Amino acid sequence: MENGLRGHTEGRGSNSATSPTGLTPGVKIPTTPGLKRRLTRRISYTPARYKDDDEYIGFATLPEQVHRKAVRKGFDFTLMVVGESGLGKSTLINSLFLSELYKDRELPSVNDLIQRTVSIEKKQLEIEEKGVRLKLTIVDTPGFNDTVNADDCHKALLEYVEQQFKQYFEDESGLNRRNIVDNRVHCCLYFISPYGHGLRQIDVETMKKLHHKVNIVPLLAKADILTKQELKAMKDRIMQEIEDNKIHVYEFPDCDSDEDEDFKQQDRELKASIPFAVVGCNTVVEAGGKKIRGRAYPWGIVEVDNPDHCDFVRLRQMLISTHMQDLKDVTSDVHYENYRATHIRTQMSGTQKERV
Ligand SMILES: Nc1nc2c(ncn2[C@@H]2O[C@H](COP(=O)(O)OP(=O)(O)OP(=O)(O)O)[C@@H](O)[C@H]2O)c(=O)[nH]1
Ligand SMILES: [Mg+2]
Repeated sequence: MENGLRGHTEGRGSNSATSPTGLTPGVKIPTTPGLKRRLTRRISYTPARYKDDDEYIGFATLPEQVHRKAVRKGFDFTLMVVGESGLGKSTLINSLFLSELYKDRELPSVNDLIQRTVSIEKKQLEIEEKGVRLKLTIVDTPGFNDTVNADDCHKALLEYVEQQFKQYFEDESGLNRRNIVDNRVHCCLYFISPYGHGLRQIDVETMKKLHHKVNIVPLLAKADILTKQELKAMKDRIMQEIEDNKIHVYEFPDCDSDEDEDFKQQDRELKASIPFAVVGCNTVVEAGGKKIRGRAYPWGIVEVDNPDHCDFVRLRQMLISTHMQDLKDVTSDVHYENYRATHIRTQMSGTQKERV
C-alpha cells in the first residue's frame, strides 16, 4: 500500500489559502506512528525476575503501573456497520456481541430483534471479563437501497463520524479533560454484497468518502450463498478492486518477529481471510446432539462459529482479542490527528481573515 496512506488528510476546507485538498501549501502532514506498527501480544516484563536483583531500581514496574491504571479506567470501543440494505448488518452485530454476551438472557425472537434499520442507531454495552471493563458502542446504520441517493448515504455517515471527532476535540480543549468519553468510531465493518460481481459503484464511492476518517474492514456478507471456489474468486476480485480504486482499508500491522510460530500462522491466516466472509444468524440449531449457532437449510447446516464454513470467528478474534488496541491507536494517531490538524488550520485561517 502506498506510503502516504496513514498520514493523509482529506480536504474539506473551502479557504482560498488552502490547496484543493484543504491543506495549506507547504504544510507538512503530521507524521504518525501508524506506518510501522507491530502486533505483539506478549508482556515480556515479569516483576518476579527483578526481586532479588541488587541492580534493581524499580522502574521495571512501570508497565505494571500503566496496566493497573488502564484497567481501573476501563476501555471504550466503537464499531460501525455500513453497507447495502439487507446484507445482514444488524444480524451480524447480534451474532458478534449480543447473543454472545447475553448467553443466559432470553432473547426476543429474531423477527422482533431484526428489522430494517431506518436511522443511525447507537447501542451501548458494558462488558466485564477478568476484571477488565469494556464499554462497547455499536453504531448500526441504515443500508443503502436503490431509492437512496449515494450522496445522502455518505452524508449521514460522514456527519456521524465527524461529529464524534468534533465532540472529542471540544472535550479535549475544555476544562474537564480527565473524564473524556471516547465515542470516536474505531472500526467500520463494510459489508459487500455476495450477489454481484465485486464492488458496486456505491461501495467504491462510500468507502472513498470514509477511508481517511475511519478504519475500514471489508466483509463479504452472506457467505453461505457462495461455493468455496466462488468465494475465493469473489474475495480476490474485491481485493483487486479495492487496490485499483485506491481505497485504503485498515492495514493489519506486522507481527513481531519473535512471536511463536502458532501466533505467526494465525496472523497469516487472518490476513489471508480479508475480506472476511461472514454468516450471521441468531438462531441455535441442533446438530449431532449439540446445540450450535447456524443456518439450517434442507441440505445441511452452515455453522457460524466453524472456521471451515466462514471467517466469523477470525473476525471476532481480530476485533476483540488481537487488534482492538491497534484499531484505537490508528483512529487516534492518524484519523483524529488529520481531523485536528485540518480543523485547527481552518480555525487559524478564519482568524487571520478577520484581522485583515
Ligand atoms: N443467507 C443469509 N441470510 C442472512 C445472513 N445474515 C442475515 N440474513 C438475513 O438477511 C435478512 C436481512 O438481515 P438484516 O440483518 O436486517 O440486514 P441489514 O443489513 O441490517 O439491513 P438494513 O437494516 O435494511 O440495512 C434477514 O432476513 C436475515 O435473517 C447470512 O449470513 N446469510
Ligand atoms: Mg439493519
